[in-house]
Amino acid sequence: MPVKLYRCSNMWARFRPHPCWKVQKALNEQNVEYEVVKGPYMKRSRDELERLSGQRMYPVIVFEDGSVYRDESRQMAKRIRSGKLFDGQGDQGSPDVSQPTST
Ligand SMILES: N[C@@H](CCC(=O)N[C@@H](CS)C(=O)NCC(=O)O)C(=O)O
Repeated sequence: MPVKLYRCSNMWARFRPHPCWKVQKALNEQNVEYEVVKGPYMKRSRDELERLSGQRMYPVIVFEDGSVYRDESRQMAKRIRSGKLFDGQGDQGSPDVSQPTST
C-alpha cells in the first residue's frame, strides 16, 4: 500500500523551492509509491490537516500504519533521497507529528 502525500493543490508548481513539489519530486526519484491527497489552498480551511498532523502546513506524509511525518520540506526530501523514509516511519506515531524545524 502506498504512502499518502498530503499536499497543497498547486499541482502546476513544479519548481525546486516549492515545498510540496520538493517532496513529491524526491518520492518520484526514489520510486516510492504514493497517493496524492490534495488539500485546500487556504490555511483556515485545513482543519483536517491539523487534526491529522497537529499543524496546518503541507506537505505531510502519512504511512500505511497511520503514523504521520512532517518536517521542513528540504529535510523530508533529504530523508526520502537517503532511502530512510520508512525508518521509524512517522517517528511520533499518530496523531502526533514531527514538528517542523526552524529554517
Ligand atoms: N518552510 C516550510 C514551508 C511549507 C509551505 O509553505 N507549504 C505550503 C504548501 S506548498 C503551505 O502550506 N502554505 C500555506 C501558507 O503558507 O499559508 C517547508 O519547507 O516545509
